[in-house]
Amino acid sequence: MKKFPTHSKKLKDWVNKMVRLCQPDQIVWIDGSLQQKSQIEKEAELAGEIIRLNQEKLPGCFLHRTAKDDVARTEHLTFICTKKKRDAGWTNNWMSPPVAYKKAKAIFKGAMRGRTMYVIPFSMGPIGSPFSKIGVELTDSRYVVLNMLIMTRVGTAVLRELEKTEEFTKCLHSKAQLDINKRLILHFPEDNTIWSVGSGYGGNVLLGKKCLSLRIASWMGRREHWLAEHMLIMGIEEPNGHIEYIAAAFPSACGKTNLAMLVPPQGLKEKGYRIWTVGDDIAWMRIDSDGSLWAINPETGFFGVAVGTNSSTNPNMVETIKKNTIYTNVLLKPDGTVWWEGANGEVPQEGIDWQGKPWRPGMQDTNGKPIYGAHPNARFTAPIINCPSASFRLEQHHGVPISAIIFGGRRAHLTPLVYEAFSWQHGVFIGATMASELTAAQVGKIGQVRRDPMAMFPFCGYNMADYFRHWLDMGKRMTKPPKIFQVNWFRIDESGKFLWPGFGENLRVLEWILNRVNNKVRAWETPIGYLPYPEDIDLTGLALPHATLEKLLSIDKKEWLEELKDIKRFFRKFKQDLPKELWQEYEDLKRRLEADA
Ligand code: GTP
Ligand code: SPV
Ligand code: MN
Repeated sequence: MKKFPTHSKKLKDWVNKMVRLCQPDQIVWIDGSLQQKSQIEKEAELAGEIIRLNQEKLPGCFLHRTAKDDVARTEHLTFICTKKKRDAGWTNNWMSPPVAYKKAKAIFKGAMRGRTMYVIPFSMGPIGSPFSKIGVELTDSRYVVLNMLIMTRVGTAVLRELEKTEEFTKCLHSKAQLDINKRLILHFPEDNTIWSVGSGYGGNVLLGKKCLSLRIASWMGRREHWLAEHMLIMGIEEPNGHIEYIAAAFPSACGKTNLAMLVPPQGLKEKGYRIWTVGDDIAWMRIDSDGSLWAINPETGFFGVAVGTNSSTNPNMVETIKKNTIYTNVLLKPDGTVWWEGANGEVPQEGIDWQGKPWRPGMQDTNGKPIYGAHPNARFTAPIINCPSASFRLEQHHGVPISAIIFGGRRAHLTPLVYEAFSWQHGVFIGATMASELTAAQVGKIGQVRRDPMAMFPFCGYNMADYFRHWLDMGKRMTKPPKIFQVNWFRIDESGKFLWPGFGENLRVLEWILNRVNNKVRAWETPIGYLPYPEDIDLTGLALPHATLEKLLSIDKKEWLEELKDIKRFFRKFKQDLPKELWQEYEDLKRRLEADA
């Protein structure tokens, strides 16, 4: 028997069992040291898994390319495996646990022959915080190890914590053959287990992220009365020095990262606003003894969308990714730096594209479609502490108090720039009926509108009807619940252009939201919720025609009545499981719209 650096029998037994299944040549325990990290970087470089970038211009930075058909989460290969199908609900793919284990075992069997199995003990949330959860990921991918070192708290200190209760999520990953036909992302919430095989793409393989922190954690949160959400967390320092924190749920590639670290536009900066970034993707939220909701970001890094990131859209991110960053599927320039569509500076005249092929601007494929230098879902992995706006409360073990929850989707029409829910229950209805156009972050038809409740459609680890019930219950448990809002940065005009400039300018909308939270501004009561009066949004320094703002804040009742039909179709899919409160909200909205017509 090999000697393992832990006293936990449960952990040792499990690792041994998985070793027998996967048959690696050797086992390496990740201790979190810089020395071990640079050793693994060297090995990954030698094996051609990563390319060391220009260390003068990009110190500590690497490039990785995935397989061509392994560039985004594969939701159709992602399963919730519960004893009862009902507990996964219709929004999830379901497999019974024995069938799922059997199918996956056939692929895992001997998959690590000739490879090293890395054992990564990690903590989601500060090590030792009562709000944190521990996982151990076994993987044969050095890329996974290097990413986990950025995204989570990893190493020996986690093992010591694990040994106290021996409670941890068992996460098994193998690249196997990186074959899309032998790829499965399986969640066993009843066994606190995740098995992922056949992929090397972030959301499929960094198992602390979507798999643990959302799918498994949402299941845990329901039992333990807390919320695991696909939300950014940010602090907005007001001119008087007070910091208000908000959490916002937008679907994948709909602007969480950008909002979380926005730079105030000149007009608002002069007033004294400043932004503090707590998280850009995941929020774990609990009710504290003061009766309000407190949030932590369980991660320590960003896994952000590269395309479109530049000094005008996101200057803080441009700073963040200058060092100790792993770039995935971007263009490699001749000087050993990187580029993507919408990056700073001029378009390079040559380079190596994300598939490793020579690239020049204007190239087309055989169908006449443009060949991009970077994949549209190209990403970077970077430590939060690199970010100039990183909050000083990142290690605070019980997080930050949340004053407002914001839901937002990518809607070309219908949804106004911002509105406020009448109540918590109405806010849950707004979240439950969110919809958004699909993006490059998931394999599927880009642009198609789908319902994406609370931006959790692909991430809720149990029956979504029960999830809505849980949200309603959480509202009842709080004496000071946050106010709930909906925003939409993506409304377009007749020529297809965005009506709202977005990015840093979004702070103007957040200012109105905080003024509502603090009862500093009136609002216009409409059938869908409270809307701002145009003059209550501070546009100082922004050349936005008044008519455009009016358009952004307009409600088309005919469109809304059409929307209601789709909401009804959606709600009906939950059958008798849908909380009746949501049907009540539906009826109330319909009545208000019809009365107003
Ligand atoms: P995930 O990491 O997939 O969860 O995405 P995210 O929600 O963090 O999205 P992100 O901030 O990376 O933005 C995705 C895309 O939306 C980028 O191409 C941005 O340029 C674009 N985007 C972000 N904010 C805005 C905005 O306010 N207006 C417009 N028009 N586009 C935006
Ligand atoms: C998302 O798709 O919402 C992401 C990227 O944040 S991934 O980690 O791949 O899920
Ligand atoms: Mn995300």
